[in-house]
Amino acid sequence: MSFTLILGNKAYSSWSLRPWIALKQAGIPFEEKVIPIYMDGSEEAIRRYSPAGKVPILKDGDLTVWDSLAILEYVAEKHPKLWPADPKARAVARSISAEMHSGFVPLRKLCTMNLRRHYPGFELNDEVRDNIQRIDTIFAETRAQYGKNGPFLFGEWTAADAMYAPVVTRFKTYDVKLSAPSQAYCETVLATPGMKEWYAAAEAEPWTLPQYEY
Ligand SMILES: N[C@@H](CCC(=O)N[C@@H](CS)C(=O)NCC(=O)O)C(=O)O
Repeated sequence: MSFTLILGNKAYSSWSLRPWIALKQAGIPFEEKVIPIYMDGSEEAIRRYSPAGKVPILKDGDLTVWDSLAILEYVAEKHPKLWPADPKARAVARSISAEMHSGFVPLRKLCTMNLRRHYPGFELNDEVRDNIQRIDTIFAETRAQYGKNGPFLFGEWTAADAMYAPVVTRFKTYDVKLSAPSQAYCETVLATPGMKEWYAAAEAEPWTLPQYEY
């Protein structure tokens, strides 16, 4: 039985990007269905797949898994390479993924994901700058300590890269300046075939949501 991902708009749905890019970059096959969010009928359409009423959702036969991090954990049970092999590196990967999942609210609120826009000179506030500083440190320290065997946070592509992929797009959209190692990491992620495919699909989408446009 193959996986099916139910996703929101590719231009805006940061949570949807995580499992999609995780599987795509890891070469794990899946089918997908996009449901445009925050429009007439969106809620009913999403609830047909999950009573939680949020995307992303993973279907695996009669199993439904909702929430981006839960999806990554479920897929990793069948594809363990989604997390680093070393237990200590794996614990760090899970820690930074959880930190992303439950944190950085000021950044997520002010700098909503929008792949079709570029806002040079966008005015940030102190809380957002603190979030950016912390993420910059995470990228630079993780790359330095665990990233010797490849270009990603833990060398090879892992779920941790997928968890941070939406924030990488935010840094591009809002023209955020990072330290050199973090900037290089972001450019690597943006240059992956998966990210290019997701950006192209976002560009081609017909829906525009005013609440995500500045
Ligand atoms: N914690 C959830 C959050 C999911 C979430 O908030 N998804 C948004 C789209 S990015 C959504 O489904 N919004 C539709 C709605 O609330 O009606 C996850 O990680 O999957």
